[in-house]
Amino acid sequence: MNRDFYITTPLYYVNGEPHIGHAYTTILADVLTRFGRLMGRRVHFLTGLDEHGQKVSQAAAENNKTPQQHCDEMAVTWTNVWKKLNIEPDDFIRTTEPRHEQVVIEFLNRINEKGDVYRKEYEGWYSVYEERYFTEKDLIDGRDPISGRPVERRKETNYFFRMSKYQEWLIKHYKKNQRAIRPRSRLNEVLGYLKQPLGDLCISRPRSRLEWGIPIPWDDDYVTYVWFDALINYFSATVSPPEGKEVSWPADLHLIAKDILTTHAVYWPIMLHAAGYEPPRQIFAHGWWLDKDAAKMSKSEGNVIKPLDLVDRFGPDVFRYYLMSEMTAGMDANFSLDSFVRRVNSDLANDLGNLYNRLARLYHQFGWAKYKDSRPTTTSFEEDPFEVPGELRDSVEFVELIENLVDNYEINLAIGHIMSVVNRINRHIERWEPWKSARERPDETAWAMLEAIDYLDRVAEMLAPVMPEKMATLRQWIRDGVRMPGKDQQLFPRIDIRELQLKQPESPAAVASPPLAASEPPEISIDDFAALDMRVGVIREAERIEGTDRLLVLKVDIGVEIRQVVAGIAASYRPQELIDKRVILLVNLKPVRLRGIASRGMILAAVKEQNIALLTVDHDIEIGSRIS
Ligand code: ME8
Repeated sequence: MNRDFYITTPLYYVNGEPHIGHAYTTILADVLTRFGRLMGRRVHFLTGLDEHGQKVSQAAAENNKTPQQHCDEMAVTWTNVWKKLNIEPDDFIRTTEPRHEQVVIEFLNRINEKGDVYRKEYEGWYSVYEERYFTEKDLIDGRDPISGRPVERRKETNYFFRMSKYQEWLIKHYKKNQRAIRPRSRLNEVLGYLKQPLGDLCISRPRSRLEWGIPIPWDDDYVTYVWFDALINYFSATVSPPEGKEVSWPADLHLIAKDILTTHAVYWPIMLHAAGYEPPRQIFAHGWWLDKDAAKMSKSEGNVIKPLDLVDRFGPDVFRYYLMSEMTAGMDANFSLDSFVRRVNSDLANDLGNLYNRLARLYHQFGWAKYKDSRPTTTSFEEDPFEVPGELRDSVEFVELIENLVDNYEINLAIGHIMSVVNRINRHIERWEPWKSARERPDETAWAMLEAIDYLDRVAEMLAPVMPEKMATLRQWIRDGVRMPGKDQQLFPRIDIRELQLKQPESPAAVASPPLAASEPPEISIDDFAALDMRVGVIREAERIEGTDRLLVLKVDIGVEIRQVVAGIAASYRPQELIDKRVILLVNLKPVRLRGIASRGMILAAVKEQNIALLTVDHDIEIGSRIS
């Protein structure tokens, strides 16, 4: 538990400014770092910039700058964005720093002296964009298979690294260390790739066509291939970490997205092994952020930046929360303003923010501060007033549960689990109606609500890695006597999507079918109404449907049977928060199939633009009770 944990992000190219994808990986690293520390680990977090190579040198030329000037300016831009996002790395490495260049030179000398480097004339298809050669069979329609851009035939003499020599070693390594690449599907992808014979890696570029790189130490006519240089950063940062920081090789975790899996999972471990160093312990490759047309969001795709503008308007924490809760480990995620607004309004403004406001208001109204000293050490109620999960009451268990999820990179589930505590407390306050019971059973009510405040503090502690600023404020307010925030001091103000004036044409997420808001409904008789068989049900299971971000498949218990229903409510509800929710089900609706899944019945909900609120009953009543 207490040993150092060394975590890295990719070194981003400085040919452009950071966008949502870079922000995601770096925030994820920051969140894992903060969680790790919360769990008592000593974590070292490295990020930085990849400053050599053709892309950067071209970007500098386009801006009429020398490459170094360009890099220095971009480094300021990038670090400022990270600061703005509350990202606090322990080390920020730039590949143009002497501390890095020196290590690259030593590294090259080591493998060269070992006989793992040779000189050869090579002819192949070169992609300027990807800065690399492709073989004839790599090409797709005669173009660069990665970027789809044109390639040109080039012939040059270069230095090659004997990567093929270590192919068997690498396969064995991954067969033995199956958790070295996560998620598992990516391990399989790498093992599949390794079934083909591995070529050797061209590690130099003639200076005549590219000046901007680290010189090959034994031949001044060449500079080092940018990837060979950049990967070594993870190691060089351990050789000379910043003052007061300590870290040792190997890295425990390289965070990357799936686009750079081969360089990290194949080239890099082999480079290390050849030089006599240990491979990294684990690589986690997450999915991509896609825009609403499912295109990868990046600088080169030209559809970028807007998401980061949200940080200027709404602050870093809600943005961090959004990114961390919307992406499922290893899968792609869709960015949309609608989903951002929905997420912030429903989880943060409604659930978390309101819970605090409510408790603070009641706390002062009924003077609960004076009950603090008389609180029993164990709850004396015949029932747990909040039905808080056992693991939260025993906070060790709760922490372990969250820790497990986080260790599996299931940050969204961890957040969902923490938020489900908020929802339970909200629900039970509604049921308890402390504003009434405070008059009849003042002591018990006060103690129960003090307990709720404790749980909320615990929730804030667990969410602090995701929202460091906001959760520090919340906890401070609790310590300051459950301070009532002023009107303009709300922790999570609601966002009005119209204010964003960037409304997207995306269809509003409505309940499956038929549409609830028909234009002008006809008048009906009581008999027409009586034809609707509506029952109280309880949701027992809820799951997302793959390939849609609107639909959930629910198992609803209506007493006499369990109905499967497909509902278009995923935009407002996460599956786990639906469990145990009481809902109203229209049971005599003709069965339909949605996305191939049978749906029998329809859950009732109020729908206002993008906001969906499920209908429920006001107090406990038997499951299956009829609505009339
Ligand atoms: O590849 N969704 O740098 P890069 C999710 N310099 N993550 C994304 C993303 C998206 N749409 N777009 C980018 C390089 N990323 C090399 C790395 S490492 C020694 C050298 C994130 O600026 C994600 O982490 O193209 C991806 O792997 C990385 O940015 C690529 O950054």
